[in-house]
Amino acid sequence: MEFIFITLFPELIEQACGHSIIKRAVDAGLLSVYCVNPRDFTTDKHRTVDDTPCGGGVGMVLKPEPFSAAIAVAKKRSPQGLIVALTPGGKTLCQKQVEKLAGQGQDLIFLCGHYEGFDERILEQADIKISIGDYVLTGGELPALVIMDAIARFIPGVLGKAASAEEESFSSSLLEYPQYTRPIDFEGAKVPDVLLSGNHAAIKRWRRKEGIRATYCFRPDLLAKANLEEGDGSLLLEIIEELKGKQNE
Ligand code: 4FL
Repeated sequence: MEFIFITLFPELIEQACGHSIIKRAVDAGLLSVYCVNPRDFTTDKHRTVDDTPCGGGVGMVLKPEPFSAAIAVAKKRSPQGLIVALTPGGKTLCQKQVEKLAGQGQDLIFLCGHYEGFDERILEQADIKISIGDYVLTGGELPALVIMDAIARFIPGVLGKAASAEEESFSSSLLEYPQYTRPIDFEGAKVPDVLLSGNHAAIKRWRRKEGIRATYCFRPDLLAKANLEEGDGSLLLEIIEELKGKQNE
């Protein structure tokens, strides 16, 4: 799978891909990263990529010609590539969408804007528009890297065997249970006894319960659409009783 970034700041992408798991995946040929810089397609002396907004107002708008030329190059390299525009006006990214894009295995062509917005005629060339959340950034590079990172985890071989099973965590729509490692006593804060008990059934139950507790306390919105199992209802009732007890302390 190839990720093509249409960006005025290719160094940002190259730097981000030069570490850890993504670097290893690139070196192993499991995925590839390619940048196209719209500035290389400008024809004026100052290599201008933006201009003032038609109709007036503050700020600048990214000119269509350099971006259109960059899209043409990206499309020539990957005719089947899906053009993804990063914009606060896009659909908010979620794990389901990540899994869908990963499953399609289609190359992705990320359209990254900077400072101000794209000319609408460039946005019209995008197959999909994605936002990574309701906030404004200085550019689309970080959102594009976020999407690539989330997809890369699903490409076979990118994660170790042990880690890939962990995929279930978000798919079940529950938050992770708390994890501990040694020391057993860290500055007076102890690892829960059950995790040291060797009782696998008890540990499994505790983890499920704590995953439900974390979700109930911090992301109740996730609980509504979680893949709950037999027995989860009584764990939740226990949690609610415990929380009531704490309130009355
Ligand atoms: C893109 C923010 C996607 C959130 C500025 C330029 C953005 C963004 N998701 N802000 N692009």
